[in-house]
Amino acid sequence: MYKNEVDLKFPEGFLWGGATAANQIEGAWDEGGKGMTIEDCLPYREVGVSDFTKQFAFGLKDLKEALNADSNANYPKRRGIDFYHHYKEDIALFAEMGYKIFRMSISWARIFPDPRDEKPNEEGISFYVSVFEECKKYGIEPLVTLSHYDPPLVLATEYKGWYSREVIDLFMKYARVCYERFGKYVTYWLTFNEVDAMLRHPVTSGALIEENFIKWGIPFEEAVYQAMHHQMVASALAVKLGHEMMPKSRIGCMMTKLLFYPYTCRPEDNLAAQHRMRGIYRYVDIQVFGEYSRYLRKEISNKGFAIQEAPEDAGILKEGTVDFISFSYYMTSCMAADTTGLDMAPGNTVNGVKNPYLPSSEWGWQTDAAGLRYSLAELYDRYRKPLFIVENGLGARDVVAEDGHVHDPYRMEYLKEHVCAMSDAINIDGVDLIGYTWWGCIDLVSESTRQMSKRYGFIYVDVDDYGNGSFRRTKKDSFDYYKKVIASNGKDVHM
Ligand code: BGP
Repeated sequence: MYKNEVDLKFPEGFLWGGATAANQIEGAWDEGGKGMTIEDCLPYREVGVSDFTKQFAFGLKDLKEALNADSNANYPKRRGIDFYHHYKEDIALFAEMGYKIFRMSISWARIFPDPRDEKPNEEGISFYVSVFEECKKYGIEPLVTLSHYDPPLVLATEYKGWYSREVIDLFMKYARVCYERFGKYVTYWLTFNEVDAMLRHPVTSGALIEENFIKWGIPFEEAVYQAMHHQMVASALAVKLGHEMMPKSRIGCMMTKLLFYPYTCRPEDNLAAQHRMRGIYRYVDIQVFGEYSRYLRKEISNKGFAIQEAPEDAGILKEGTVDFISFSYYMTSCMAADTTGLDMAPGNTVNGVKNPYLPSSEWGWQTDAAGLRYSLAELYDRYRKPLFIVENGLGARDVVAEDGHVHDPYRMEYLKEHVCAMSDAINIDGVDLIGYTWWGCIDLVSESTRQMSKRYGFIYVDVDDYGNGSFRRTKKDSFDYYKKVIASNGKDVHM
């Protein structure tokens, strides 16, 4: 249990809010002229709470099934929480909580149903303009991710996903339209969500279907590193273009902030943890410093891979460095040189050695507020750039009580501890932290399990894993709690 060491205090103008992603909330997958995405094709599977690898397994048979109009498979991302039709009500609730900022993403396939199209889909543009207008009405600043696990399906069917260099140009056409049409509403932008995630789930981040690569005779792991390179170039180009087109914009990267402690004080365990942690930073290093680290170059050459880089790439990476670093933080685990006989713990699409000192969520994620403070200090010392926590939260199996409400002290407890840790990171460790957006501020479809029953929200949405329910929104107890935290600028965390 983390207890703050000094009085709670946050800077004036600290950006409190909530976070979501288009593919997890919007629904309306075939409305408004939207094209199909990879996420629309991922079926729900009953594989238990922690086996994300089975959920992300996606082959050509799955693709065929998803394209079959008579399929009985369950595709939760297609319905999301129907934000597409409820956005006014939802944003009003965020405003009631006092949000200063709302993190959302734009669905590329809503803007370009087929990324090869010359002209954007005006209906998709109007939808986002209405969302931004709604935010503006309440003085809520949008924080927009250009790509949050939502590649248009065409990238996989007509290209080789992000392995194809042409995808960079398609992405830049999309980014340009977003800046042109939404730039007057949006100051804070993120390029790619959890940019390192392509190495863990290549299909949802990179539109890379392994079976295809086997067919094409292209070594898959090497293809993933190649696709990562293209995404790095696209991210840098998008930062540069954003700065040119919107001089007041602030454009950040977004990483999965994982933390692995050495399991024991054996030097070998410490080395194993250090190695793992250097891996966590290897792509953000490029986005911040504008070049590959020697560590990543070694990793690639030690694997015997040869990444194709265009002569202009080095310059592009140098010119497109980010203004701030944003990240998700949920859990931590440990590393050991030898894991024989040790219990493992699942986490945010990773597994690590279980830490005996930490409690776990119902999904086995080990919650660790002290680890957030540690991470903030570590990130700030490494990069010396403003930090923004754009995802943090607790997925739980909420129960609607007889009075019709969800009583969720566990969520308030989690929030409280993390607020205390942030305050100490700011006031003791000297970290420049500019904002905090709670992940899944309204219940949404889980990324790793595609469940609705893994709920993060302060707002309950009445829909289950199979799409049954009224989609009605109700406030949980944590709704008023977060409202109080925000109203006091983080000073009042009493439950
Ligand atoms: C992050 C993703 C989110 C999200 C969150 C929680 O990795 O950026 O999209 O869903 O994790 O994970 P999950 O939904 O698997 O519980």
